[in-house]
Amino acid sequence: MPIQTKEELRQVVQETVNTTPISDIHTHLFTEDFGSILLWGIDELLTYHYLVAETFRFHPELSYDAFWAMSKTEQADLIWQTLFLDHTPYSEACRGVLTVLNRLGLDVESRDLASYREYFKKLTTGEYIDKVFELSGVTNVCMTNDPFADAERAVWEKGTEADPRFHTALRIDPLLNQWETTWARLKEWGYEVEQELTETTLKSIRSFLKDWIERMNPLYMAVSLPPTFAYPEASVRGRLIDECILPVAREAGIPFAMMIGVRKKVNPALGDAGDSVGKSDVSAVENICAQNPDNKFLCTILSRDDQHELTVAARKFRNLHVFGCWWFLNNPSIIEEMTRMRFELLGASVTPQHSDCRVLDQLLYKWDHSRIIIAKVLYDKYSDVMDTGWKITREEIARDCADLFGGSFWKFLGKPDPNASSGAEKKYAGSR
Ligand code: RAT
Ligand code: ZN
Repeated sequence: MPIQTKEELRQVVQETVNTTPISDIHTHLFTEDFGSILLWGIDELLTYHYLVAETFRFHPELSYDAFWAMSKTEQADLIWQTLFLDHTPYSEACRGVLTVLNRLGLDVESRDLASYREYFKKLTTGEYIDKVFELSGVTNVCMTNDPFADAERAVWEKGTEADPRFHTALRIDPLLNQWETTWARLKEWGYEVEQELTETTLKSIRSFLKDWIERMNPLYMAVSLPPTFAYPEASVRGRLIDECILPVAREAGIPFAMMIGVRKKVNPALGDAGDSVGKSDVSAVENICAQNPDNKFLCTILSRDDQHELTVAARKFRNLHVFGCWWFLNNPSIIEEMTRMRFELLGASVTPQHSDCRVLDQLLYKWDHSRIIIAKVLYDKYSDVMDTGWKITREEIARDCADLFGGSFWKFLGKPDPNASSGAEKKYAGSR
């Protein structure tokens, strides 16, 4: 039975968006097996690097060294005092903390940091993972797995038990962005490489990638790239992409995910918060897609200025799948304009959002906040269609939402959607 009125449409869209299970295709979360590499709890939420950057703006007197010398609890205390008590916490990252507390049923009005800390002390990691997945409506996430991160590599080498809620992604930034130092690490790990890209070196790099693909079974291989990323390019990176990444990705049947536009360490004293953004050249994305039609590419781009061009590029190349409102774009005003434009140009053949969570609890706010916007934009689009006399059914809305919250991504990968097998919508606790 088609939807009859705009009021009914609004309700159905809202309900469907709120109950469609989510595959979150890019996060920095980990399974319980990774121990302290998986961040969760109030002090991790408060010391999220987005909030660290905001705090320094209000403390011209505070030296970076003094801040980094503080314990995590002291840093969290300072951030709470500065951003939540001395000012009103309406920045998106601050609001996120409040949404999390609220969704956990904690008393936001009390502003009682000590009681929030008490709440988390009583939980175990395993219990809390279950709780957050249940409350957030996210059923599975993709991790960011970096073999160059020592602590993480140690877990992989020891052997880790898979958790079906967590998929892997092989992240290779040091390989493509710092070959001048990375080659020595590969050598140390037993690969026959030298700095010069000889045939033997290239073959060994391919072996390195294949070994990690075998170990991790990743959904994709990913890299973050500077705004100057060009393709094709007669550079070390250009050769590594052409002679190692693309053939290995093709053989493994996985996409190469390009996250373009990061200017690393613009202010190194800020640590993770010290990276910035720059305008990129989207023709590099078009070229790589055009010249490698047998490869698949995922892409997200950091500058707001590049969004329209990237969306148009996706219309030209079906081996390109655009995803997410990345990092500095993950703010309601920008999510809304990007989502509108993408729906208008790409329909449901896009993954409008990923969470980029670094702290487990953030699944609760990043998705709540994005769902509100996606529902709003979807309502407008369906409403325009209804104005022509076209009728829409609940089932069609459910189908579209399933695509937007992961289905399109899984189809692009050519892999079964874990949420499709469960059949009907999954209801989950909590209210919005
Ligand atoms: O959004 C972030 O937290 C950034 O620091 C990065 O991790 C970024 O998302 C990335 O994956 O490089
Ligand atoms: Zn990320």
